[in-house]
Amino acid sequence: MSVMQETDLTTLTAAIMAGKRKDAKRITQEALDATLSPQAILDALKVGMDDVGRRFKANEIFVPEVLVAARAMKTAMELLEPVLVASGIQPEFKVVIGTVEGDLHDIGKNLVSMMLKGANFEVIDLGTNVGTQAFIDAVKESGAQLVGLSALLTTTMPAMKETVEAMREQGLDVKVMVGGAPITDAFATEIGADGFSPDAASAVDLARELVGAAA
Ligand code: B1M
Repeated sequence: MSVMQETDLTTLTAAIMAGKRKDAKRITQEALDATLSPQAILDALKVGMDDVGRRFKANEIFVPEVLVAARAMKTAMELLEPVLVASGIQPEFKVVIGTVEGDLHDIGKNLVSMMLKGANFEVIDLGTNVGTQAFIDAVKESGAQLVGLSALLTTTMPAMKETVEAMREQGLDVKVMVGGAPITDAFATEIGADGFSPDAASAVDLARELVGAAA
């Protein structure tokens, strides 16, 4: 059997795009065994997730396909992460994310989290029903550059506003992005958020833009 080359990593990208978890795991292990560069392996995974994001945005695929792709990405990352850490390649940006106080919806927020992880952000996911102070504490503890707030209920939109206002009052040096079914661009502007995105793929583009990361 021939030793794996970096050019063979297109098969890893394809496995992510197709959401093939076992293939993604096997190819990642083969690439590590062949001592391919961890950065090249990570790049191949990211290209796959970027394509998934693009097709999701274009309504060519839907939530279930994104979830299986994200699961394949997660499986590959479990093998790759220790090698990345050992070689000093770590996510450049951190994001604190959560669903605001009073709101228990997390399917969309989880999707955003997974896509951000796929784009090599370190994600500190606080879960649901997250109070303002918990967001503030997490930003201070982690030094995150970005906060993502999700809300699915019209009744919890005021909690999103309060959280943004409190972070501004405390002078936290952090960008804030918001999303969720009832949220609009106009609402984001009104409450002083730095950006709104309508779906998980756009959330990755917005996150990159807000932290000044190259796409
Ligand atoms: Co609820 N619920 N729910 N619910 N629920 C809605 C939101 C509702 C629209 C249904 C309806 O009446 N038609 C309605 C809200 C009405 C309103 O506010 N105007 C509603 C209600 C009323 C309620 C309860 C009050 C019902 C009750 O108990 N009487 C209750 C509230 C509980 C609470 O939160 N305190 C409740 C409970 C629940 C369940 C627990 C049963 C369950 C949640 C399970 C879970 O999340 N673990 C649930 C569900 C599943 C829904 C619907 C059916 C689906 C939501 C969903 O997951 N969509 C929803 C109706 C609907 O939307 N069709 C509904 C799929 C998901 C992928 O999309 O979350 O929009 P979404 O996320 C998208 C984008 O919005 C965006 O990206 C995601 C992916 O593209 N996005 C972000 C989301 N967050 C983002 C953050 C970003 C960027 C983008 O940056 C940070």
